[in-house]
Formats: sequence, structure tokens, C-alpha cells
Amino acid sequence: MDEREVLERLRRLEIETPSWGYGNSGTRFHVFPWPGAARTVEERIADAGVVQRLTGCCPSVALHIPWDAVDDYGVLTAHAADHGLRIGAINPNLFGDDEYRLGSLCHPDAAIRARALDECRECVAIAEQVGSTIVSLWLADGTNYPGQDNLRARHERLTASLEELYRSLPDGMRLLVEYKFFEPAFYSTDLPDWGTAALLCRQLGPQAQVLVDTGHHPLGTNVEQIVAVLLAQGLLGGFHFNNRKYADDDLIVGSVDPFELFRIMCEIAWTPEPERIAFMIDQSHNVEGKIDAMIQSVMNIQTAYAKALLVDTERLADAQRDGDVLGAHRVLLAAFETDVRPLLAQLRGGLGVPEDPVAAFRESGYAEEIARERGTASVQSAYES
Ligand code: RM4
Ligand code: MN
Ligand code: MN
Repeated sequence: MDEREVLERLRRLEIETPSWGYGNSGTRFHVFPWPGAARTVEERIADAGVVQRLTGCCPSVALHIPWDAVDDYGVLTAHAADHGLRIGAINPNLFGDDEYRLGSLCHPDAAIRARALDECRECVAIAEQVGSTIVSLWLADGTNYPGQDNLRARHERLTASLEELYRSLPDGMRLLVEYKFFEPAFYSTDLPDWGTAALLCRQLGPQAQVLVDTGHHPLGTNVEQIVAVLLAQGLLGGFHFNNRKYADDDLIVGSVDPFELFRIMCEIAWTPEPERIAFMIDQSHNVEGKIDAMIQSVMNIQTAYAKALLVDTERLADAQRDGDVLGAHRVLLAAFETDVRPLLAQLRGGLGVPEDPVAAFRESGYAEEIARERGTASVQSAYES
């Protein structure tokens, strides 16, 4: 691929940032409040707007309902537009209510399942109102102890609930199904892995696709292979990018393992229609500034993608055909080791954004301004409440 083509492909990469990444969050031990962290959905959108202004590639923001619920979604859509944004994926939050102790869409009680389904349908309606085409579903459902519930019955409830939800999707709207192998449940999770998610999506129909959250696998899982297989099967709907070292750490994308991010982006670079894939960030910041972290994630994704686009695929295919194991490996490494900063500087020049968006953010005074205006929220830790 020549440089012009690489730049064009990079220009087409859009990354959605999550509203929930701009507020205070923490671990189950403590939430350290960050000065100026967004307190309302309006502030979360304003901060996402800053990320868009500085990077030029984050034109949409994902919402979590009810965290981001408002009375008038027309007003919220207009507020987003004022900040240069549109509203992206709508995420029903089926884990923040006492009623969901034993699950939501898989709950043993049909009345609670119906309530969870209503919440999902409400998200479909919100997506329509804000002009979004994605409802993105992650369930906290699962069990903590062997014998707590019947695994097969739970799967049947999940299937039936999702079938009902699927029927409520208008044309053109996609349901992205996110899996995770543990947490908050510790013995079984009802959507534990990409295989279960893929089977369900197959069963539901073409508007259902799998969402890969890069932090939701057991240690050592070959995530890029999952991506490759889902792409081959037409089942890859989108990503929640973040990085992890041990569990669902939700760290800055590419911060712990940039080579893994590169390998994932290679699969994207080699697929004909990457625009169909929803590239979203899902991270939470415990000890760091939110906006700064988000911009770093965006830049790391662009860096990895630029390197992936530079892989000499012809030489790679030749080496693979010749059985030149290490020759093939070296082709990948050559791209990974390329300094793509000049290329990204060109990209950003063309987009009319600063060459170093993090430096620009740090110099902009925005962090100090919101710290002054919004102050430092006092956040109760889980153990103190
Ligand atoms: C989960 C999952 C979801 C996100 C919630 C807040 O671990 O990654 O995507 O919506 O966290
Ligand atoms: Mn996620
Ligand atoms: Mn997660």
C-alpha cells in the first residue's frame, strides 16, 4: 500500500469514545475523585467534544442508559452537535439495580426478565431518537456458585430474551452482543465468550453481531485470532478497546501490550470493509486524568493501525507460501518497528488538528478550566457507603 492509500485509510478510521470514560470511576476499593471530571451527561459530551476537536477522528460518543438518561433526547442530540459530535452506541445498563441480583435477561423470574427487556427496548427507542444505529449489550448476568441456577435454563432464557429484543430492532439498527468470561459473576457468566455470542448472533439474524472487548478474555487468549474468525464469518460488529494486564483492567488502549493492539489492527487492515466495524473505546480511569487518557488511547489506536497498514502483505504472503516461518514473522516486525509519527503528523495536518493532541490538550488550559468550574466531586467508595 502506498503512503497516499495508507493516509486515506487512516483518515477513514473513526473511533467512538464512551461517556462513562469522562466521569469519576475507580476500583471496588476506592474512587479517587479527579479535579474537573465530568459530573453530568452534558459535561461528559463536552469532554468528548474536546477529544474530537483535538484528534479529528472521534465524531461520536457512546451513552449508557440510565447513567446518561435525559428527558429530551432531541435536546441532548443538539447539545452533542454543538460540540461537534453525534450520539453513537446506546448501552443498556442492566447491572445497576437491586432487582438484578440474580440476573437481568437470564433472571429466573419472568417478571424481572420482562423488566430488563423493557429497558433494552427503551434503548432501541433512544437510539432511534438520537439517530444512532447501534444498541450495544453487555450483561452482568451469571452465577457465583455451582448449583446456584441451571446453566442450560439460563441459556434458554437468554436466547428467548434476545430473540424478543431482536424483533424490536428497526431496519438498519444493529444489536452488538458483548461477552466477558467473569465478573461480576465469578462461577458462570451467561455470555462468557465469543463462541456463545457468535452462536446467539447467528441464531438471531444479520442485525446481531459480536462485540469484542479486548479486556474480556482469559489471560493469554489470542484475541486477533478471534477477530480474524469473526471477520471471516461476517460476525464482527465492533470493539471495545482498552488494555489489560490481569483482568478487566480497562487501561489506556495499547499501554501494556502495543504489539497485541498492532496484531489486532492487522486483521482490520486486511479486511475489505473496516468501516462496517464500530471502533469504540471502553476504559475507566482510576488514578489518571480522563481526557488525557482518552486522547492517548485514540492516538495509540491510530499508531497501531498505521503500522498495520504498512505491513508488506505481498512479501508476507510469499513468505507464508514458501514456508519461511521467520521470514514471515520478520515482515510483521518490520511494520511494527516503523516510526509512523511523521505519517501521523501528515494525517493530523490534513485533518486540521494538532500534531500532538496530548501535548495540545495539556497546553490548552481546558483541564485547569474545568477543575475550576466543576471542582472536585466527593465520591463515596463502595466500602464507605
Ligand atoms: C463492562 C463492559 C461494558 C461496560 C461496563 C460499564 O465491564 O465492558 O461494556 O458497559 O463495563
Ligand atoms: Mn466493554
Ligand atoms: Mn469491561
